[in-house]
Amino acid sequence: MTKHRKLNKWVKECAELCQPVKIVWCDGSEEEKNQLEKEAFKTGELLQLNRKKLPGCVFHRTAINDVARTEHLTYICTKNKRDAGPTNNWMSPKEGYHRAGEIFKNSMRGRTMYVIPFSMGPVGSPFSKIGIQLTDSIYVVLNMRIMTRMGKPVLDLLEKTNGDFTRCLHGKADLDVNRRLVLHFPEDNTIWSVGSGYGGNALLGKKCLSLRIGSYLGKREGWMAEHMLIMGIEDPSGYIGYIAAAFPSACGKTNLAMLLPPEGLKRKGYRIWTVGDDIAWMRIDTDGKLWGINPEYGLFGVAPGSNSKTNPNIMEAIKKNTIYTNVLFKKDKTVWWEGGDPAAPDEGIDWQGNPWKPGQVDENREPILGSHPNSRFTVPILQVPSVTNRLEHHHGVPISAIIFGGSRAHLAPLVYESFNWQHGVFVGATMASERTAAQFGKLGEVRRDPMAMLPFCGYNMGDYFEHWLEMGKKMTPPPKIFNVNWFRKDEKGNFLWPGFGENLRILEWIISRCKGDVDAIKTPIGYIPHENDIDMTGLRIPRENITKLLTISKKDWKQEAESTAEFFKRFGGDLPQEMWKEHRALVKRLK
Ligand code: GTP
Ligand code: SPV
Ligand code: MN
Repeated sequence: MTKHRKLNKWVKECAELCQPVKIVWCDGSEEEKNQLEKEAFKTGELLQLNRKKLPGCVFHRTAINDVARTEHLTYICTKNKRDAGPTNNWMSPKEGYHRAGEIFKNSMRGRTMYVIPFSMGPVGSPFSKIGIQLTDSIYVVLNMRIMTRMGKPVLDLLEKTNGDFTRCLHGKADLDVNRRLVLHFPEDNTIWSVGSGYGGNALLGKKCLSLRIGSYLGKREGWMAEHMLIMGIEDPSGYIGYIAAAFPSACGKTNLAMLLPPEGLKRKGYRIWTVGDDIAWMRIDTDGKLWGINPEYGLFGVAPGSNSKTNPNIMEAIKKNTIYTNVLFKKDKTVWWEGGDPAAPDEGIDWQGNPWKPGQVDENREPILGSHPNSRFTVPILQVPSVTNRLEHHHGVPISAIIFGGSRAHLAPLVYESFNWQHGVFVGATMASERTAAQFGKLGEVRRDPMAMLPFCGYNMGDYFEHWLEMGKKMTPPPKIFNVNWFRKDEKGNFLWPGFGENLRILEWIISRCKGDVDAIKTPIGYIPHENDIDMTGLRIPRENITKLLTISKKDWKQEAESTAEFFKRFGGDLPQEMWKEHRALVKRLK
């Protein structure tokens, strides 16, 4: 119970619909956490990991059909279909409440409903938003406890201000993919998600509130909610420049946000400060500049590929108080994943719960994986050694550059800079990337993913591009906009660029450009570096790789322009004319 009348009324309504045996108001305390874990160990929902080697860590397997976001079951429910736009699934609010309501009905019989008050952003900051999530999943409560600022202080604030909050109703129901819906009602500040217990489908503060509802509020209130990491780059003089970077799901945000400077650059004195790894909320401050916060309080990061070479900071962070989801469970009650360290164990229990040995293949002679490719860890951001000391700053950090990027085996060069803000918005709007395991669908297929927000924009993306253009006009000056691609491959299919920590070499160039320290080569798609302006100290890769990485094929880019025109046409009259103007200018430069 709470003094907040509207909140009480809503919780009561939801309980009448779902019929839980019990309602528990979460306070976020340590005792509460221990109690919940104890309960989940009893039912097998969680397994306790090795208390010596992984203190405070637990393990969870989600249902086999529930291991990634399900974009085809994710909807924006607005009165007018036009407001969801051509890239979102749409349902009327009436139909949405009805269809999900049928699945929610009585779905918590015999279960407890937890009430989770949470704040996205520091509690009480003008940037922040409060949500209340109702859920019947202990796993979700424990994840929300890490991913957000959660519990009593948030409820106290809500009561004191009698403020508004995002109503987030979540239920596992029967975890049946045919009875699963992730619905957003931006006009009601409400989210209903039923039938999934996985990540972005179930931790409603993350993609649902911070991005889909957040972007809608951002448009209305004049700020931006983006699928971006934020990091500080401290240069040898001690100056920290902050960048925000949007890469599609599983394309390297977590890794970039906490990279360890490679030997050659470390000697210069660079240090990296992690502000956020997935979501940025940004607004224009009184100085006319763009400032950003990370609304989250933890990381829900991709496990496979993480090891002490690629990401030493994360390996340090996830040694304690971490929830592991869908990784390989080892005999000594520790965990492993493909591309992890050390090498594969002799045996274990795989993510599906079956006995596993390395080298086994399935009926199609494909290797049987120990961990799911989208297996993840949930860890408090305060455990990341490189975490910024400005996490609680209510104003956030000033953003000097915005970076877009994707995973493209061909076409996109290692880095290029847009000519100006409007051209930068065009670069973001025409982003594309190869599909990863973070969402259901065919792996590797190139798909358009404007600003890495395709699955996360809570309104018509035509209006979203317009909002970007408007924001640019209000800033004095707006940050420079760049595009990067760490994933370009040679004819044999090998990565041309080593990536990870070495990416700092490119960030160094980006910062130099922002300061006006280096000039660049003008190409039809934007400015690219002079090869000699990228510091290659200590990096041994063939010189020709750099040349290949910076190659811009006019033929390929003409083809790309045709494909972006097709994409733009889907928006009809909702696409800002400026985007077509930029498109025509690009085609002309490519002649
Ligand atoms: P979401 O949490 O889904 O939004 O993803 P993310 O953008 O944070 O992706 P993440 O950093 O977790 O990286 C996903 C995968 O890409 C991991 O398997 C990484 O090992 C791999 N990866 C990250 N950075 C690089 C890079 O610079 N080069 C290469 N080749 N792979 C990378
Ligand atoms: C993403 O898919 O972009 C993620 C993981 O960050 S999830 O929270 O599951 O959406
Ligand atoms: Mn993400």
